[in-house]
Amino acid sequence: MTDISRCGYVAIVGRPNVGKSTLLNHILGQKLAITSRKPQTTRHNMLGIKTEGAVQAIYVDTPGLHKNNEKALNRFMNKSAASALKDVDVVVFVVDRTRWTDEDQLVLDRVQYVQGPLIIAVNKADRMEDKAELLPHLQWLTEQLPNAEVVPVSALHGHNLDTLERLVAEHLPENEHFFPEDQITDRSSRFLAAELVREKIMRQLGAELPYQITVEIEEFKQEGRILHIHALILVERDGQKKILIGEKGERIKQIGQDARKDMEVLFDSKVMLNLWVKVKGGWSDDERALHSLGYRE
Ligand code: GDP
Ligand code: K
Ligand code: MG
Repeated sequence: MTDISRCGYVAIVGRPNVGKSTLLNHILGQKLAITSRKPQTTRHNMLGIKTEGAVQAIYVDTPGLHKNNEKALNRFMNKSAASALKDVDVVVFVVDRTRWTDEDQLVLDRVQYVQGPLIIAVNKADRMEDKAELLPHLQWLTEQLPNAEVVPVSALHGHNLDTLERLVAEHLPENEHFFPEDQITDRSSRFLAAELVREKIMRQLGAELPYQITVEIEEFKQEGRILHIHALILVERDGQKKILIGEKGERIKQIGQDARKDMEVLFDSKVMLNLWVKVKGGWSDDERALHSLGYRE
């Protein structure tokens, strides 16, 4: 089979926080999608393309499907996740072996109607210390999805991902490759830079986290050996701006340092990063503002 050219789309779906973006990064061997302990880290569908020999797998990382549908941003994320299920060649349904929730059920309800090959990746297999809440559900899960193949994995530690990738490859249709061999995503460098800043914000801020934060890249310019990046962080309220900047600017400084380190690896260049914080009320519940910020289907 290695000589036959194969190529196709693989949707990675599951509720928030099961480890979809972590899985994508470890399959690619590169940090592309941002991850954190918080739900709603991933807001957009994003392609991660892996070409190995004759096989090109085009993974689609999705925002998790979640229940709260009240805000425009949440509706947008749910739509993105649902649309990824259409027109793909393989679906990888990621579940967390330590926890089964109503939101997993929500995903299951959608995945049941998938016609093509379905793989259940039972993630966080490394977390033996946690009581395995999924196990009682697993039997039932496989009864609901009798045609699915089940693979235990640890996305974080890269455990058993070769098995998962081999299963995926077997299901990819015979096709010429859609993307050049060295292309790893459909997203621009600017987008990836903005996401890295957002990741550090998600990680730096705790319970007080303003989920309604967005990042825009205002400048992205290589000058000699240095890549100059200016990022504008939009928040909804003055209080959020204060939290983000922190005492004597310590927090924003840390966010900038952490983001710059990741950018230097990703872009393989020295980076000068400037961050600005600006209050822009109500954008996460405003369809038109979302559109102008790049939230498009
Ligand atoms: P997503 O919302 O489904 O994209 O989940 P993320 O990829 O952002 O991961 C959510 C959290 O789970 C992060 O803190 C990850 O580090 C953690 N995580 C992901 N995969 C694993 C795993 O295999 N083992 C453990 N212990 N943690 C994991
Ligand atoms: K997450
Ligand atoms: Mg994610």
